[in-house]
Amino acid sequence: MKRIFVVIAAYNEQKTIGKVIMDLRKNGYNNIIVVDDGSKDKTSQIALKKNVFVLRHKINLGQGAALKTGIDFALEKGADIIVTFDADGQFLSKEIQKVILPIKKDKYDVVLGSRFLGTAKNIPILKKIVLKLGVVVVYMLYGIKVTDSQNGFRALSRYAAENIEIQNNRMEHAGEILHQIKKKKLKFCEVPITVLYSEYALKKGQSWSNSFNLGMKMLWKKISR
Ligand SMILES: Nc1nc2c(ncn2[C@@H]2O[C@H](COP(=O)(O)OP(=O)(O)OP(=O)(O)O)[C@@H](O)[C@H]2O)c(=O)[nH]1
Ligand SMILES: [Mg+2]
Repeated sequence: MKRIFVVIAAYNEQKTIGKVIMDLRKNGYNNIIVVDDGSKDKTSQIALKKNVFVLRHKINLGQGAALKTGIDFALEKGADIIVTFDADGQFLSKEIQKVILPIKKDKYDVVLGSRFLGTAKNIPILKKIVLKLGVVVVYMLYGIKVTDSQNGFRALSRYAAENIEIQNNRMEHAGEILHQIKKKKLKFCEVPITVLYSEYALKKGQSWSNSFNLGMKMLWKKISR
């Protein structure tokens, strides 16, 4: 039996973190690591009450840094498969099953969730355009072809988790992971997943302009090198 760990980077998610953890448990995932990324609300307290591993950054370092903290801890705990999952309730726990399946079968090192192969329910049009542009940027920068380059729902084999180095603390880590997949020749595939755009997630999540700026920043870094 493979030991599956779910790593959740959370920043000020007191409204959703409790339900996200409960849903994961309902679907049979009990090895849950919440990395509270210097939240100013009750994210940690709520997670602690749910009896999961809670790691805290004293100050906000960003999603990339939070994932690194969680992945390293999962490896220490002996994880065979690590799932990265958002704290804002946009993903469905029941879909973890299909995200981990290619690794369970020992066919792939990394599985990337794709909302564009699956469902991006109520996604704002500008966000959709910027995310599609992101796919092109990632292809130009790293030569890796995916349909959704900014998706936080993934699964990593132990081997992949040991070999992917996340150095960028903030949102650039998603592109960085893709770069590492290419560089280290990790076997990867995409699977369709659902991303729900609730009013809450839209208000709190990345604005299209944030995502656009991120893409431009990545391109600029490459050009100006
Ligand atoms: N924004 C943000 N999120 C963080 C940070 N650290 C951890 N997170 C968590 O990372 C996850 C993704 O963040 P979002 O801002 O929703 O980004 P996203 O899901 O890529 O973008 P959307 O599609 O707009 O929701 C959430 O579970 C956050 O709680 C941080 O410093 N900033
Ligand atoms: Mg989100």
